[in-house]
Amino acid sequence: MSSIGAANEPIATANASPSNRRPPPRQRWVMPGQHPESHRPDIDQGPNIDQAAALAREARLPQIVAELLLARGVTTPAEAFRFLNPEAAHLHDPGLMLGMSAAVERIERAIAAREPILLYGDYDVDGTVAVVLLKTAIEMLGAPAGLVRFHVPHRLREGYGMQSAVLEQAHADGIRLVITVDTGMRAFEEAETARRLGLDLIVTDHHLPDANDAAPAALAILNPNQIGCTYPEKSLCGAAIALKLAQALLERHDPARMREKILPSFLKMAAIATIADAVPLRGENRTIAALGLRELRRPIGAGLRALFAAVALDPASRQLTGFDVAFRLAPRINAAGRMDVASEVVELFSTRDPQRATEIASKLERLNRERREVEAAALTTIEARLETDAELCACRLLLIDGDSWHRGVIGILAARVVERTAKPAIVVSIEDGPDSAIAHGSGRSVDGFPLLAAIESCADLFTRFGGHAFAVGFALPAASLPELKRRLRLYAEEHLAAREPERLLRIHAELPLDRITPVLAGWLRKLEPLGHGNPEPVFLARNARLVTAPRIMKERHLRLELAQESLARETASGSGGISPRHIPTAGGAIRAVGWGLAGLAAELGLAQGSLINLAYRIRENDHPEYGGLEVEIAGIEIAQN
Ligand SMILES: [Mn+2]
Repeated sequence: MSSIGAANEPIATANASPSNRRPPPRQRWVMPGQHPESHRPDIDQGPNIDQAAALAREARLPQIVAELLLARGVTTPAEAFRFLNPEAAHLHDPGLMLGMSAAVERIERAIAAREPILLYGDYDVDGTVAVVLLKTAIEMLGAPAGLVRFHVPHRLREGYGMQSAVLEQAHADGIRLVITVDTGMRAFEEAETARRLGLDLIVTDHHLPDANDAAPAALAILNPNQIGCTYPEKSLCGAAIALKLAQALLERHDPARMREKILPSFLKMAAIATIADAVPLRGENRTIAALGLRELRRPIGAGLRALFAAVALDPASRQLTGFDVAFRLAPRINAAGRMDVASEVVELFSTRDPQRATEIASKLERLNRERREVEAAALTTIEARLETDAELCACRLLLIDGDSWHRGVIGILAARVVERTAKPAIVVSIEDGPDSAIAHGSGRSVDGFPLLAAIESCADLFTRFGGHAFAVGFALPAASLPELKRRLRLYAEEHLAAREPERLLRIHAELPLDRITPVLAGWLRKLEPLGHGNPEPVFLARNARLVTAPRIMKERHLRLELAQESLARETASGSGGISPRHIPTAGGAIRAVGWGLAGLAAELGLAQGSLINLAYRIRENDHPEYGGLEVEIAGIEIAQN
């Protein structure tokens, strides 16, 4: 099943670019139970409708909700209840994490002896929030102001990870204990430096150990992914691990106060980091995100309040969603590390001074605007090159380089190129180095093409590289760039030869339009917070009829009035040739909005009476006049009947 349609990333709608001449990549619909690499639904395992029916009956859920829960790995009524009703009791005991008691004991000793402590963080939301949580917890335990210091690396000058020079300076400044957050799992050399200097090191990190499962030499390591750790939740973000450590420290001190007062306020921050760091929102991550978002409704600290004001969000009037955090709050917090230094983020969330908080929040707002401008300017250059450079466009993997593109945005640029072309893309910025020019690259990939493997095949060219399967970063001498391009082209030709660039749209369940009701919308709200690992459901309605001609809004957007037609085709045996009878359903039409899809309507020749298959998401429009349930179009194809 395929058609051309809207990008499936919400960000693409938010930042829709002006239409250009290049046709959008083909959209392919992946049906529930179908493997994305398979083009034959018949050989895939379809959704288990019987199992969903049983779960629906036993857990008293609508069938469609049971189908969605099954797709999230929820199989029993008890699990379903837990998923739909997150509560603090679902949080795991921090003591289950390997290394916890050693870490707690050492930190308590440092507080008692007034030993200066250094928190070594990272420059993104996860890394800065982790610093805030641990700093707050240790100070609550009686550490006097100034005892807990922190270092958040400068993205451009230092890059990701620990640096021995920082440890040496810390030692000279009288630090005796270093605690990493969101980093350190592969800091073997730096751990040696710490040992040599006589610094005690506690590593708290969620990143995977290296291929040999080696661990740096540290006093304690908190990482559910390290060998021997049986902690049940393996995909916590860095800030959530800091939360578990804070929880363990404070529970020994005053368990009642911890549970009733402190934990709820810590969960707010941990929820923001959990959503921003794109860990799957299931299991304990879902508990953290759901409880934290709920807590954000209540009166909050100066920093969060200032940040909400800066982005015009009022959590008291409307329950915050995962979307609000991922697309409104997180980009502002990340802008600090992308465009400048992230240490002010720590100050924003630690200060009690509303005026200082407002100052920092407006600075983040300004940096985020700057980030957008820098990104837009580079994107215009990239778009122009994609329009005119035929040789580049013929490549299956795009490597686009430019002089001195801002390194804080090259990863975002690569993601934008993937959105527009449906090809794996690497954006490279060439800068003057101390001796010769250096090329810094950041890449993003498409389903089914692990970009890290492609990069690893060129490992000898890099001075530094790393990342996840679908997002990589690297640096190399600019002189080696032609060789990198040559090898990546060969690699892509070999590994992507059989693939046509296409955007996959995952359909999560079939839902005829006449089954969209306020009650169902209420159930679907219980799936919040949505995000990675718990995506907003995309439904498929077959045979929807346009009851009026399509309407174009602002020359770009599409609006349809649709009615569901039921098809009477329950013929016992294959009686080909009988045309199905169309039975118009009772009830009114539903409004469907397609952002940026005006061109699609023309291309498909949509007119009043057209019969279409519609991929859609359910929306609640709170407009006073047009309010009510409507659907947002994710894709359209002409129904074959
Ligand atoms: Mn992280």
